[in-house]
Amino acid sequence: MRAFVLSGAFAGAAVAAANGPWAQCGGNGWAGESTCVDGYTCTVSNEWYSQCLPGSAAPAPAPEPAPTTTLVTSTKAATSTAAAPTSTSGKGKLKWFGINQSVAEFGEKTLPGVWGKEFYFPSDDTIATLIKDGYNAFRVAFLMERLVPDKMTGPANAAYLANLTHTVDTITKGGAYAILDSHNYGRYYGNIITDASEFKAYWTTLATAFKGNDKVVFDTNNEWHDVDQSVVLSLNQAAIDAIRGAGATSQWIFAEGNSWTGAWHWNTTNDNLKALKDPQDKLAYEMHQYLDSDGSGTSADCVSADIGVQRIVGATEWLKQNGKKGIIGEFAGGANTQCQTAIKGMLDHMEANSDVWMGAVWWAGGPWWADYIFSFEPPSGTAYKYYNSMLKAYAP
Ligand SMILES: *[C@@H]1O[C@H](CO)[C@@H](O)[C@H](O)[C@H]1NC(C)=O
Ligand SMILES: *[C@@H]1O[C@H](CO)[C@@H](O)[C@H](O)[C@H]1NC(C)=O
Ligand SMILES: CC(=O)N[C@H]1CO[C@H](CO)[C@@H](O)[C@@H]1O
Repeated sequence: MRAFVLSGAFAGAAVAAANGPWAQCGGNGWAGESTCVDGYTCTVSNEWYSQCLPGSAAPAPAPEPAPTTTLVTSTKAATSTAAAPTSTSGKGKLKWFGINQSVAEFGEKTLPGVWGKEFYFPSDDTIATLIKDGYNAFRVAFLMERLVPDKMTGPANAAYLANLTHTVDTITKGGAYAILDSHNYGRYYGNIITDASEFKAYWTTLATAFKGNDKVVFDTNNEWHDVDQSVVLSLNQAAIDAIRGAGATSQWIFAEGNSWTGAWHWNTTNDNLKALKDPQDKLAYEMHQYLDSDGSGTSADCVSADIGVQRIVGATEWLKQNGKKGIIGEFAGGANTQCQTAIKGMLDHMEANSDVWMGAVWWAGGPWWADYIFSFEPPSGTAYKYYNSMLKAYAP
């Protein structure tokens, strides 16, 4: 039986060979080959996932050569229509700077959906390319219903968790941060989540799987909207309590707010969230900000050349007044000079206020974005081509 299964799994291959670089080699329910090719060692990530990593402890990839030289001379900068930034003096001001990775949450109308049809996972090559470009933060979107399918208090789906863990490990072994984004808008199977103890159970499951990885960041939920403001507060607190209670004490937590977590109205809409308490004091408020007229990120046009700063100054003040930290977890603009100026203005403002702003993450990369106006998928995504030379100057 075992031989039959193996010959099926390796149909077409001459031998049932050891796993190649980065392949899965173990984890609960894993029936495949457990050895790795020469130079790689099967290394446990968590109980669901072991992976073939270089040597016995995977080193981070070699650092990129001096960024100023790259910016001025790279052919990417030359082919891009975006002007190279004039200085990189901001280097290191932001702790996190990177790209959302969006595809595992696709097909949300079809649950659980089929891998390769409704949803997929980010590309390892893309992550490697973007890390080489200097980015150090990847917000990985996925769905709660796929990770914990039956009820929020139930166990994780091993296959989806293994695939998510693979993406997370690819990011963090490369030296970058993986922001775990339950892309659910405060809903589970379309129903607004209200029960803090159920939400806490979900978070205990998720945090337990990743508590051993310091470079994971826990993002409470993507873009709450039309949820009672007191529920947004209590569920965020439940997530924080669950994460710390699970033993994940070293990681950062990003709390999102109501009304799609917009920075432009944060100081009025989400003022009550200043009451959140994290015993580890590693909490940042994750806001999103798009620069089109309705702030939805559906148009390639930006309202004005200084709309970026205009839309976040109120949040900057709020963070300062309340002694809090913030991150822009989604931002984007079209490939045009007005948006480019507006985005540069916003990021420069964040660097100038890096006592409260800790980072920013572009929306979005992912292998299924095709010709999307904001696609940051190398090598040919619209925004990657236009914005990479400018954005990477903000990477730490
Ligand atoms: C996980 O990824 C593998 C390919 O690596 C795929 O065959 C499988 O269907 C995926 N499962 C889920 C639930 O994502
Ligand atoms: C909120 O921020 C805006 C700027 O975006 C500012 O005009 C307004 O006075 C602030 N409101 C409060 C309550 O701080
Ligand atoms: C695919 C996806 O989740 N897109 C979201 C990106 O962010 C905007 C605005 O914050 C949301 O409205 C989209 O749904």
